[in-house]
Amino acid sequence: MAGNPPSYESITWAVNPDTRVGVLTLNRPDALNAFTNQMLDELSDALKRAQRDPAVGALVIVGAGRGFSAGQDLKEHVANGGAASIGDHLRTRYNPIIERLYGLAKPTLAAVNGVAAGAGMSLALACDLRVAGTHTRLVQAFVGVGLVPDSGSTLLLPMLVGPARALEMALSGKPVGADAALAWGLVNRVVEDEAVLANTVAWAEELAAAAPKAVELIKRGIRRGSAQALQDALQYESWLQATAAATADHQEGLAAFLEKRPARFTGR
Ligand code: LHQ
Repeated sequence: MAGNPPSYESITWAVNPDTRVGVLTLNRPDALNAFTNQMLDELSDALKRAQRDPAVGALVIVGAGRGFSAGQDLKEHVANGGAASIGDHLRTRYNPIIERLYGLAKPTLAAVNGVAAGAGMSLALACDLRVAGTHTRLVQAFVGVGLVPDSGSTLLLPMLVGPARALEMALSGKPVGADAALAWGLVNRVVEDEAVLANTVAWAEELAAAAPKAVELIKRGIRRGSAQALQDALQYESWLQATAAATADHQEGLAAFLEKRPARFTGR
């Protein structure tokens, strides 16, 4: 395995030169791999490496520990007074990552090894393929903190499951388990929890052996109708999110999360 670039602290990145599979591990397991600014910057850098490095034929994203990712780190969001700058936060950090991942010219696979919530679920949706474990849960958690789906979920979720199921998930914020996720087309495969990463890597190895130019062109063809639509959705989400974040209900949602209690929304 090629070494982890020394500057990474919140993710790891390793390329197997024999199989040409790069594995990017979100690595804040104590916080269910919630995204901090540092993690987002490292994720962005690793995606650039994955795109540029000819030794990488396919990319796997996985979470360390028992989850994939819980989305934005809400503790850092509060500490940074983030509600006021949430639109810019999305435009400068999240949106470029989602566009880069969606447009990557190599197969991308999410090993959804446990819960994927909020923008963590969006990251998984921006990959080409998803492998879940039997106990994996997918959660459009945004509404729980008075926010709206972002990081591409307003487009990618209804594309995969249709608008009615997308609205069911986004309006309720309730988790969808592996069986429903498979039946709805949210994930491609469900395997035993312990086998998620190995199964995904084995699949990535098969895909990395394909002719690279054909792979790139297949992705361009299949993504043609949605690449511009994703850009537009990301811009619109930034505006929707800034609007939602300006409400007292967002502050109440954050307080409720931090205090581990149900939120009492008032419509203000
Ligand atoms: C967390 C988090 C978390 C920090 C669990 N942050 N610590 C974009 C741009 C800017 C701002 C805002 O938002 C966005 C997009 C978004 O992603 S908004 C949505 C953010 N995510 C959520 O609202 C999900 C919040 N988390 C949950 O609902 C639950 O933790 C899930 C359903 C993910 C997992 O539940 P459990 O399996 O029961 O785990 P847990 O709740 O016990 O969490 C384990 C630990 O992880 C716990 O820490 P502790 O110190 O008490 O052990 C949590 O506080 C921490 N954690 N999510 N997002």
